[in-house]
Amino acid sequence: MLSAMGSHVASLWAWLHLWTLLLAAVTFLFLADYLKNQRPKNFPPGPRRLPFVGNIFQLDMGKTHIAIQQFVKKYGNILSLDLGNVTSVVVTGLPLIKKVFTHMEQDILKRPVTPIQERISKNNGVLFSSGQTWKEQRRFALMTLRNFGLGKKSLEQRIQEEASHLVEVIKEKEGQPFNPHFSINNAVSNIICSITFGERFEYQDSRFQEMLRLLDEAMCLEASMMCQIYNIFPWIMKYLPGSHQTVFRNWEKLKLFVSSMIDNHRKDWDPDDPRDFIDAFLTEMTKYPEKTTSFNEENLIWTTLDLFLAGTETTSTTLRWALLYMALYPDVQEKVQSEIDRVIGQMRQVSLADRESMPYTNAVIHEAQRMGNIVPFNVPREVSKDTSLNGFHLPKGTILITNLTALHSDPKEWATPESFNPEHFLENGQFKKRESFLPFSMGKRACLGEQLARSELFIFFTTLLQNFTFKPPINEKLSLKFRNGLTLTPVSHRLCAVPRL
Ligand code: HEM
Ligand SMILES: *[C@@H]1O[C@H](CO)[C@@H](O)[C@H](O)[C@H]1NC(C)=O
Ligand SMILES: CC(=O)N[C@H]1CO[C@H](CO)[C@@H](O)[C@@H]1O
Repeated sequence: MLSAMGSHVASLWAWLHLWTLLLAAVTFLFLADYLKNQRPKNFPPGPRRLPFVGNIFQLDMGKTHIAIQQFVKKYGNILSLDLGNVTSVVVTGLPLIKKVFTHMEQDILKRPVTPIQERISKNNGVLFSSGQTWKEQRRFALMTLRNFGLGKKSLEQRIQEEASHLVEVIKEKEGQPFNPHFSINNAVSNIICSITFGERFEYQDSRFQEMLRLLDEAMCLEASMMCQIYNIFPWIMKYLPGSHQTVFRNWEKLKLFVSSMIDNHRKDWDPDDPRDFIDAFLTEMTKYPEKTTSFNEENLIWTTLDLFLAGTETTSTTLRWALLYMALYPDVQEKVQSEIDRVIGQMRQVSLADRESMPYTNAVIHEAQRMGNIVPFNVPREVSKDTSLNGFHLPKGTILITNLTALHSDPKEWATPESFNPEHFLENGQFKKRESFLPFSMGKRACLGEQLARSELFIFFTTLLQNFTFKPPINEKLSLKFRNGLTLTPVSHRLCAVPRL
């Protein structure tokens, strides 16, 4: 009897004990979370954060744009937001953004490493790396891009040839509705592929089309809620199924693809006659056998992959926006075509030199970039040492986001911010540059493919409009809705490309 009671008491004790422990643990976690996220003095103001997840549910996941607009009204042009357990500061408006990329530049050259990125590429490559690796890889990528761009077969000619291939496959549709997504993607990608891999891929090449699909899917899913949650609780999410696992799998497959290209290069590599980026990198690797630099196997794979991804998705998405706007604004399209007929005609190919004499077409491409606004919050930077901005203290480790959406739709800068209007880039019939147009960002870490992208956009867009008139399919309504991902892309749609002759 007594012993029975004794064991009851003991189990009651054990039970209570367990609860106390659990309670203590939870209290501790909340306290730790609270202490860790104490704002330092003079930190930019911002909305209250939730424990663990910060402001993640208040942030834009496609719908809550408006909620955050009120944040700017309430807290001003420098406001703080917590994305999960990392503190970030969002900067709005041209004067401040310029200040950030000039006066503060030296202290914000780093990229933040999210747990997702850490798992995918670590500190390799050029897009998400920092420090010595970034410096070396960026310098080398720029130099090599220049060498192969202005090399044997000029880059311009390569883009012209690719534009002709694209015209051919679109002609096959005979004006019937089709989804232009992956043929445009393939055409654009072939330009960077000819620099990195030394070859282009046929639009029917199913292996390459699969790579483009994996890339598109990975970029889209990286903005998903599962991936955001992975960034907060990587040690749990690692074991759970979800879209983050698809992202990891896709990157593994993309890496394998690049590795196999590299293996092929090694077979017939001639250090005295580099054919492309991979060859040039292999040569660079032999110069530093002691491994004192970042020219190693991992960076060979990642810098190549970074150029491939940054050079594919962005430019082709911009082109898709531009064609969509043409289908929706037939009067604008007509004006572009009459400029093409006047300056180039139907008989010869579009060349870069034509851009000078085609202010309207140039303005339309810029306006498509402004409205498309495909990298809405720029690519984030990290503050690398304690610093201050307009009197606010920004401690080391803060993530800095520049709001390009706000810049590209600022009513103080644009006559009709919400509507497609090429006049934004025209003055007395001449092309006018605009300071508050920063789709490629600015400063030492700005887009390194800007020149390439601008050449591609001009030649592809102008050649397509030389050959076709783009129209919405009969009985289908085209939408300007976008799909959220690492870039903002138009939702899946079909167009009719009616031949002009
Ligand atoms: C319309 C097309 C494009 C847009 C809108 C665009 C936009 C951007 C933006 C906003 C950044 C971040 C800059 C920053 O952190 O301040 C960036 C970086 C980068 N872009 Fe582009 N880009 C485009 C095309 C290209 C192309 C064709 C290439 C191919 C070479 C490319 C390669 C890169 C690379 C390698 C970086 C990383 C630079 C670094 O971190 O140092 N981009 N781009
Ligand atoms: C960025 O600017 C846009 C346009 O003003 C606004 O709607 C959005 O809420 C801003 N986002 C952030 C995070 O500040
Ligand atoms: C009407 C037509 O075919 N126009 C042009 C289409 O594009 C090629 C170049 O890719 C030009 O040579 C044609 O003149």
